[in-house]
Amino acid sequence: MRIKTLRFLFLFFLFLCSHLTFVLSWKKEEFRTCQQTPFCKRARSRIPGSSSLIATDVTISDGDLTAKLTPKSEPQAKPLILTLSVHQHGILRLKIDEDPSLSPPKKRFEVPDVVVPEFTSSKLWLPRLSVEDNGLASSVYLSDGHTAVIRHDPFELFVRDDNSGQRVISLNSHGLFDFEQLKEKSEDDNWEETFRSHTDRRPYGPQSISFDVSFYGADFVYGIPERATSLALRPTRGPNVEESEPYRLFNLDVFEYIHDSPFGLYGSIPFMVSHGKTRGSSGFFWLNAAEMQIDVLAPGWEAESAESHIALPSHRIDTFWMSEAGVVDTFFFIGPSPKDVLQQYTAVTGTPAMPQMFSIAYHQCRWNYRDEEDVEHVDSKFDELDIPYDVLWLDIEHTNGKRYFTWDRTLFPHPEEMQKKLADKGRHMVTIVDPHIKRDDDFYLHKEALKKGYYVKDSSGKDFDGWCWPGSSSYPDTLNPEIRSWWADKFSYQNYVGSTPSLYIWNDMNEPSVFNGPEVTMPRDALHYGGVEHREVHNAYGYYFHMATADGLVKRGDGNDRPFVLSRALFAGSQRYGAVWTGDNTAEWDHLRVSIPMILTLGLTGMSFSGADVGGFFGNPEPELLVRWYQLGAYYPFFRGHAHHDTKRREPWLFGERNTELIKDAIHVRYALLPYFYTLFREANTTGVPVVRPLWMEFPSDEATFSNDEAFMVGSSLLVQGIYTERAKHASVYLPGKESWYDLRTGTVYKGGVTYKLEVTEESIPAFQRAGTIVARKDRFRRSSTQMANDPYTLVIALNSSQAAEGELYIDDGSSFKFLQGAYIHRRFIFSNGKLISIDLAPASGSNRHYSSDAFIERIILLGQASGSKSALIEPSNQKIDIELGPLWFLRARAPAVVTVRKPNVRVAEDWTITVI
Ligand code: NBV
Repeated sequence: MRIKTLRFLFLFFLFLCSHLTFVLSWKKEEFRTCQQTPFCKRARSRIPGSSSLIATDVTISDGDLTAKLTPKSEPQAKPLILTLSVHQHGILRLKIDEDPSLSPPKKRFEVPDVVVPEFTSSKLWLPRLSVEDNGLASSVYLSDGHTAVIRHDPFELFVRDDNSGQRVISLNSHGLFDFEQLKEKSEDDNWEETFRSHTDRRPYGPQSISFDVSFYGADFVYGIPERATSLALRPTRGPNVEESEPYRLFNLDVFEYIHDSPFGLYGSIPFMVSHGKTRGSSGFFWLNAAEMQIDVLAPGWEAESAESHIALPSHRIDTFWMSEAGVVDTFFFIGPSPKDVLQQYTAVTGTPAMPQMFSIAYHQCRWNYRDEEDVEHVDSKFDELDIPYDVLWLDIEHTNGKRYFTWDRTLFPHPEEMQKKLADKGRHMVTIVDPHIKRDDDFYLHKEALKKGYYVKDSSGKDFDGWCWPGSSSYPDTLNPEIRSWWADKFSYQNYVGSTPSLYIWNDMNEPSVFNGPEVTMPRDALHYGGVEHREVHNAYGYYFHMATADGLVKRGDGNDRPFVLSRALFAGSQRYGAVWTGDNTAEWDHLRVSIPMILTLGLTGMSFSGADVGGFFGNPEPELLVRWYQLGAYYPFFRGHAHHDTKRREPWLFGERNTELIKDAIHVRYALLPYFYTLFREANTTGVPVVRPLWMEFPSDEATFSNDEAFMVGSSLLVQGIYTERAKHASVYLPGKESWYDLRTGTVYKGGVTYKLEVTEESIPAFQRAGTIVARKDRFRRSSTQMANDPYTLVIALNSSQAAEGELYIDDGSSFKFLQGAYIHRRFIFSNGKLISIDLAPASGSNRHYSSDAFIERIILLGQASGSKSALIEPSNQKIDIELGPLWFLRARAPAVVTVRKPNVRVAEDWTITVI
């Protein structure tokens, strides 16, 4: 046998062995604990106040506040340089790094390309410094009503609300700040670290950073995805807390993750949001892509170790942040509303991209649809049963030996034709493109990357060679803009042979996953562009890969087609490049339940477009679980059914007629609500406020909502409660607020501020429309969303106690970038005093505004309207039509009759008035 073949077989054997252990379930020992991670262990053992720093030379320079920080105990130590800048909307940025003029052995890594250029230019030029506390502190203006204060000795930074005099957020109030400066290696230093069979050379030695951050007036903290756990983050240390691991941020391919663990999964967003009844919300973001560990400390935690060195208000939550490398580049957001915090955070990292309409409809995926015949069969079954769907996905087996951008020509001999057949029905296809490139001398992509030196290097400077699906693989170094541009070009129609304009992309395994690497990823001492160590950029590797792929889809045509790329790994800013999903969940009720806090947390940290695999990736769901999953998934921002290749087939028609009908109903609900969802995606795109929201985002002073993560809001109008148990007959549902709620299916009205024990049937999960809102629907079901483009609308008006309601509708061409030039329709509907008016919210008509629509409104439903009214007057057409009772829905289930204005036939793009008389 040739040596190459032998080597292949050996490596394959190794892979099988390592994978066999995976197959049995999540192996905890595969992954490091904080105790096994020296920087984390060191940081966690620090005592409050132990490392007091003094701020000196506090001054204003170039419109920023600058200072030097020196440890009190070591006045001769090299000082750190602090820079504090203030930005519009009350955003404070604090940077702390080594002093470049003292020539540190290496420049520490600052993550580029995450902060958007608009933010950089929103800096306010600080004119002066104010002296506070008899010269013991300095302060600067932050916003009207807020001041940023630096206490000099010991060093502390806090934001003060000037009206109340109260603190909002602070750093180093507990004196836990520590910054390991780089130093030259001496002969006695042994910096190597070994975990299992892997040795990390750590040529630059210890360089970790840690500090405490406190949130005042906070009842709970949230954020720092990605992990499968509750929405409100439970304390990890302190009195009466069973000490657990800190929350870990380190992108990993965690096989068969469990449903309740602080362990970090595929993505990392180092952004935390606090919320409390009295003060509202604040936020803290640390732009750092190295491994991070975060403790949430229970009240009284500091008493366990030593006394705190300053008196702080007791109503607060303390947290402790530790990172292996990088710099301090942190952002403080003052809120005060949860939506304000999201606007502030997305002013720094960008708002979510506006998706194409098709991509927010239903996706059908499986690992794998076997061949063209299988694709055709699945596609035609949807038609036969009148179930709409928009996208059919192909997983890794569609390629020629896991060489991405290629096709297995035996199974998929006619990819263009296959895509065209789907496209003819307004449908799309997605194929998978992972970052591991097969090291095959005959593979064009590998040949090119090799020749150009485009791969990530190992610590010795050779191409990093790891083991993944194709066997021996290397990984493009997409940190480098030149390599990103090269990668993007691979998506051109000429380069990606067999691709057509209706094909979009899925990036999986981009943590990156390396089967034979430490913790199933790339070694930390691997090297990137500019001499950056992998440890410094690890959490952003997938982000750059996602970015390059999305850029490729924009570049491939005329540049006027919005990209759709689903990514598994994510980092702060990923929202600008596409959608993400929660990876390999399991077909269990607990995984259905945890999907909601996971998706809500992603939304709270800017990643509005996310979903979980409907049905659960591993295992075979009972039909009841599958149906419940579709009913809940219909409200996920990203709605896709997916399954592992070892599972039984589970397309919607495989569980008997009744279950097919139930799944079809669930999908129909999503399609009917597409206009509402699309409007919410646009809201996220302009403001950062997520599509699905925790209840407290809409009801910030209602404490009963603060830890509720079983129910959620879709926008500000709909509340959805999942059913997470088998054979449920009842559900306990809390409906917040003073106004009423209307059951989405039956129109039954419920008073707000009450917890109800509601009967549930298999037909649906509880969902309600909030009184005072107007929701736009499309009730004609077709094969795909694309075919619904010109369909008429139904407006569902849910009247509040003043018999009034309001809502918005955003419409554009659903696919191009023309909306950026104003080519869209944006209406506000207002109902009051028996009159419904439609107001134009789009900027004044101009030459750039090309989008128009002939679509009209075919039905107006009035929930909460006494049935006495007889007719409606339409203006300006001056037409009078009868008001009648009509069905609330056109779903299969019998719908109750509600007050309806049928066929007002006003155009959605125009101004009109409808008066109920
Ligand atoms: O590409 C195969 C799968 C994919 O179906 C899944 O969605 C990803 O999360 N992929 C992971 C790799 C293998 C997982 C066992």
